[in-house]
Amino acid sequence: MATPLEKWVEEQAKLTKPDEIYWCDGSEEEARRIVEKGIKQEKVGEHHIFHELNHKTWPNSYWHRSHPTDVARAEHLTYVCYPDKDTAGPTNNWMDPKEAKALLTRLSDGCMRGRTMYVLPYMMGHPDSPYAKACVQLTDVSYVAVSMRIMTRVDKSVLEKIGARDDFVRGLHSVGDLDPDKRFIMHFPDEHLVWSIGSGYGGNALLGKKCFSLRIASRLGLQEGWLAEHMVILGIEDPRGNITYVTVAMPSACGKTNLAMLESSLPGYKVWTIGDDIAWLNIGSDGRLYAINPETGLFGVAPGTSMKTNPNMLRALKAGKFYPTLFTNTALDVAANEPWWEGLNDSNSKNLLDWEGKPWDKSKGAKAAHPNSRFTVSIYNSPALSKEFDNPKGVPISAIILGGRRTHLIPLITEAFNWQHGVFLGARNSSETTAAAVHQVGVVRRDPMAMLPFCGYHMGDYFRHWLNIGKRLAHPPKIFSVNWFRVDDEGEFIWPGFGENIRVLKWIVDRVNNRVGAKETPLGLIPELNDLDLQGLNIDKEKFEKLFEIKPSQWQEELQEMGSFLNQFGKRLPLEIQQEYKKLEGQLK
Ligand code: OXD
Ligand code: MN
Repeated sequence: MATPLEKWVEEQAKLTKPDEIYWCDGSEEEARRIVEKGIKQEKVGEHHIFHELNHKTWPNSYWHRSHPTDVARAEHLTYVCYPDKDTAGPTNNWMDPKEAKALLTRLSDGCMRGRTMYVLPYMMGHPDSPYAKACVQLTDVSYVAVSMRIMTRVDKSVLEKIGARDDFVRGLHSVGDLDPDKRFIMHFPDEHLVWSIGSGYGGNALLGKKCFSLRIASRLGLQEGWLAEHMVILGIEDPRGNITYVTVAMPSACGKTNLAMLESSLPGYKVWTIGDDIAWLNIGSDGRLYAINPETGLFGVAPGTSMKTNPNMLRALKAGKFYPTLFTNTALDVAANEPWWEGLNDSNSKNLLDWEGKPWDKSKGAKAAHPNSRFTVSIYNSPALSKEFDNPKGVPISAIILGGRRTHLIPLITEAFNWQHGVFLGARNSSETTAAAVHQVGVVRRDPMAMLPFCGYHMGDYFRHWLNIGKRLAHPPKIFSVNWFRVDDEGEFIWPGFGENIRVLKWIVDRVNNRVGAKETPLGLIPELNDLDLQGLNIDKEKFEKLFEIKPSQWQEELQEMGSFLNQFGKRLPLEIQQEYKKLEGQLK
């Protein structure tokens, strides 16, 4: 008799009508075969899916160009589907599940004709972890199949794990005809199902990532008592050899990957990477919060990544240990047959193809690499990978750091007074938008816990869930807010950022270990001048004060915007958050 999985695959094949169905085993040999097919046969529009790069300088690397209309997450086409709209809340697009399925069924009828349906069994999380989830994605694109091998644990043993069970996570993906008008990324949290059509871009197509591990997992977390968060996980080793584990939430393209792989500028300090995008946080039997990274790969923004800004990333990209490494929508240096992007090096190569495959003409002012061009590389290629990465239990978290990109108002670092105040810092988090999603770049948007595009249910309930988790923790992490992006009167960044961010992490480590005091302000606790290690930096007392300046007159507009954002959650906004808002408003009068 057919298992629920076999039955499900058969039903999807009946609808999508692929020429063949191929069950992936996750091996390297298989990935090489799929890449080969993408080089020689399969196409996106007019060009082949993969182009082999110079393996002497960039081992096991391939260049991929997506369809030019398909280069970022499509938040306006992303829906969560519950029978009632209220469960989705005011910050999500909502569709009734029946209506959504009728629409998707119509669009998916025959969408895989002439193509192969890849069946990908994979785990999010280490297979021995009690927090891991068994999943299966179907896709008709080799680029997606190979990317999933990098980003998740694709392995045929997952099929045994699923066996006759019906509770595996399902993902159905097809690029369809890439028509933006027929593009939808639909989530059915009650059925653990993601159905995505019309896009091959990572965040829309690698369904284990944002779709399952954040949108659906956040809903599962609410039901099961844990948190699925848009967070980096890292270990900070101090000169005593002690490692303090922290998580950091930041909106897309604010430097999470750089932070996760930071090369410390302070002697004796070292950062160990566990994750650069997603953290699943569970309460351990000792009353501490434990984090696992459900992914195994890094899907980072290429422009700006260099030996100067993120040397560990460059080393990972050139390691070539785990097959393969992909570059998507970067430029191509034709003579060297190497990937290229703005900020990579000072090469004055005239011979570039831009991300659309056209000869690049610098004088026209356009970027050669798309601002959201990406690399996809195994985390096992990272020289700074934590030895705890594969620990099924995860790592105990001492601090949660929340951040955004704000050129004004928000101090370099503030510590919350307590868990409730920390949840408020998260709720009022905001950032200037970037190219990671399709929208206007550079406008301030509220982005609570950096989860605005990823929280799969009503955000008022999400804040309540955070408050409840805090009550259940005997030893809650301290919560901090950071902002590397504050500018001076000339519009120049005051803080040097990148490797120097270790100085802020050091203060956090000192705080959680009760080694230093702090100064109270209306926004929270900030460092005393002498407690933030500024040695060797060009930051005097005046600049330091600028990094922490709070001018009540400048905060009035911010308070108003924050208030109207929070008000949209109506009765579901927890009283505690309202109280924190009132307190802040009172103090900034
Ligand atoms: C990502 C994103 O790709 O947040 O991680 O957009
Ligand atoms: Mn992200």
